[in-house]
Amino acid sequence: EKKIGMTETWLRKHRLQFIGATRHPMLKTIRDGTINLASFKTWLAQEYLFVRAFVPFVASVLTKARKESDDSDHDIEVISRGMASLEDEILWFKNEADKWGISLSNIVPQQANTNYIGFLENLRKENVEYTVAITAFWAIETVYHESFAHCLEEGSKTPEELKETCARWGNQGFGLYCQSLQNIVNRCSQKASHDELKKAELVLLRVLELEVEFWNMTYASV
Ligand code: HMH
Repeated sequence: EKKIGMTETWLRKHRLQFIGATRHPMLKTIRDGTINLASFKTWLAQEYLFVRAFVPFVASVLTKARKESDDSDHDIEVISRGMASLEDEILWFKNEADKWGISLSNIVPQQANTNYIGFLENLRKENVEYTVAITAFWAIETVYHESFAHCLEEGSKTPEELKETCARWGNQGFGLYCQSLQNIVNRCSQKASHDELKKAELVLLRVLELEVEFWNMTYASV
């Protein structure tokens, strides 16, 4: 019999918050095809700033893995894959921005984005344990995977020009990568102190809030 992991326990306990982040009304407008393109453009521009701040965060997780993981070869492999795909993502954003006629050079971060980026900066600090940082990383990637996979499910009316965006995070390969991150969190959790686990759970909850606020920000930009 397989023991359930800490991540599953957390997701059961915080089911409503998870649904709130992955089934936001903004995502519903993508799914039903009523999305306002001004919202989409705001999202794209703010995402570009977010992802650029996400790269040094992921690099810090990599450093923590090297120092603290009990299976660092494996973890470094998984996290590096994430780093590589972020590099690709930044190029993709530039292309996509061109396509939609958005200039990426003068974007001002909105408050929700500033808050999220500040949260990532705090997690980069040396006193933040690997378990806590990798939990945030897993949560951030998983919320996007779940959100966008849902937009591609049968019966969705996602506009053709947004399908590629949804597929970036909603594809099965990205899902497997999220699963690898989840396995790392579960493994780390087994050895973590009570205090660390508490911090990791709070970080997960904060990610879910920040994701909702990020969607609220784009939704309100109409
Ligand atoms: C706001 N959350 C946000 N942006 C992203 N690119 C991801 C999660 C996943 O990488």
